[in-house]
Amino acid sequence: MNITRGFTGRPRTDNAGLPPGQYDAGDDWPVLSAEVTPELTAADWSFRIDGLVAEARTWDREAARALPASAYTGDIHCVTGWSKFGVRFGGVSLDAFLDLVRPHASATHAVAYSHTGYTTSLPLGDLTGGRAWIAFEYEGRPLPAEHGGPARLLVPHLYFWKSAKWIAGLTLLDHDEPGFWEQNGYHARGNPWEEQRYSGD
Ligand SMILES: Nc1nc2c(c(=O)[nH]1)N[C@H]1C(S)=C(S)[C@@H](COP(=O)(O)O)O[C@H]1N2
Ligand SMILES: [Mo]
Repeated sequence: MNITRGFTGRPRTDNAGLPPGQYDAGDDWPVLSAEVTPELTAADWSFRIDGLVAEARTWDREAARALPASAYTGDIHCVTGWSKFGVRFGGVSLDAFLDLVRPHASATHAVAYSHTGYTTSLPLGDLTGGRAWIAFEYEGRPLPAEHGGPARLLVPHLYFWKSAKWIAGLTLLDHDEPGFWEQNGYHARGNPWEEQRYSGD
């Protein structure tokens, strides 16, 4: 007898647990890049936070990795429709970086920018509270270059275009300044549970 299955009348092989309009990509991890994968070594990588902060700072790889390690295990959702369940990233919580630069009370948004020039904009509140990371590892191994290695931004509760690969920095602002996809019609916040795909959603 299968009592739990009778509860919804459907087996658990459907898209239960996925945001609306998403499908499970399974073991596939598509590469989606607007630019060519840069030749960026761990030694060349750096991460900076500036703008509306008490003290702008830049970390190299060693300084960033000296901050407390923090991992994410959960799902990721691309606006093109694929989601991945239960993936594991290792890195450092963005809270650890933000605590050191001390954002001004007037800071409400951030532009994340990559070493390649890619940009994406986010409400600052989506980058705090243990919900965003600088990720160096995927499933216990260095993040592959095509997926943003040596380091990418990881904001898994928003559509994945917000998770800038080859992350170079954040500039904190008192207004929303649309990034690459946001200028091309995508949503300012991008919450997959509310299907905030395009700017009118
Ligand atoms: N620098 C950079 N970061 C990026 C992108 C990009 O084109 N360039 N694409 C975004 C989009 S649309 C998605 S879905 C994810 C894809 O990450 P992946 O290639 O590791 O799957 O990266 C996001 N971050
Ligand atoms: Mo995407």
